[in-house]
Amino acid sequence: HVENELNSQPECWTRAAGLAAGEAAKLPAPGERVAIVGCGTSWFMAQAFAALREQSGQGETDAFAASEFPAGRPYDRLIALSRSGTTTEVVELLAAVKGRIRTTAVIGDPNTPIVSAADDVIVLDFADERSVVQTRFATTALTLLRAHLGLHTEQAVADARTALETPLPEGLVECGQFSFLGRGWTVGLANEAALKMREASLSWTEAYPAMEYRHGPISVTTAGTATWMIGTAPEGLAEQVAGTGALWVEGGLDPLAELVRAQRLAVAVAAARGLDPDQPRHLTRSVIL
Ligand code: F1P
Repeated sequence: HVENELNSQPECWTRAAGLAAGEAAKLPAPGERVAIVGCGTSWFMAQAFAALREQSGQGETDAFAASEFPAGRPYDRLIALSRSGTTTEVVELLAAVKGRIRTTAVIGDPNTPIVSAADDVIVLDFADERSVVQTRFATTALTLLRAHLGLHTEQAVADARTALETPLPEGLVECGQFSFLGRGWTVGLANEAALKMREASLSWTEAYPAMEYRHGPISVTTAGTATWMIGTAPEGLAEQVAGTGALWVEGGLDPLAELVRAQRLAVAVAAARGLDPDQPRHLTRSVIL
């Protein structure tokens, strides 16, 4: 499933961007103090949104893993991302803040417990998925939120098509270890790229804010490892990493389209290692306690 689902991202993103105006009343207005939560992939998309909203000057925005939400902290709105709508930490958090913080759930399946737990619900059923490993639901939800901030998404759609059509850089699939780097909103995307590699291909992967990579992680970088910058690298970093013998990857596409390339890498590495990317070890489609 995952390969078909990741291939449909350009169409899903276009549809989500078209929904933004109609769903605006369920999403924060400029100036609101916002928390955004999720688990796994959904948490990483939350990180990306929080950085994007702050960067666009629309108000204080904090991202949390749903299990780590600081109880009692005042927010005007809490956005919960959950493809399944059943993830325990998310459903319990919405119930805990009910009546105190206005909540919006962005979900893939409308017939789930989260619907009664949240004040407002946005259903992206056209981007729901059958696979355990999330690809298009997460990026489609982020595209809706990007469009809500007034950011253009057409280039991302065009770049996602390029990402799906262009061969992966030579030598990448053969690497034994992968590090993804980001800056600002792309730190969340780097985290998500690393999670895809873990889930779909059982690879050893890490993710860091780009400048942090120089503060220790670079010590284990060597030939046979790949370091992939999602977005624009800080000056000098590419040369420093290349000096270790590692493969340096930095595409010029929209960062969300770079994530699509990383999803493709996860599937390609799984295939090269004889693994089924639809059967991640010890993981279920929705984690319920
Ligand atoms: C969250 C999540 C996914 C992960 C796997 C298990 O799901 O942790 O990120 O890839 O599918 O569930 P959800 O709350 O977004 O449904």
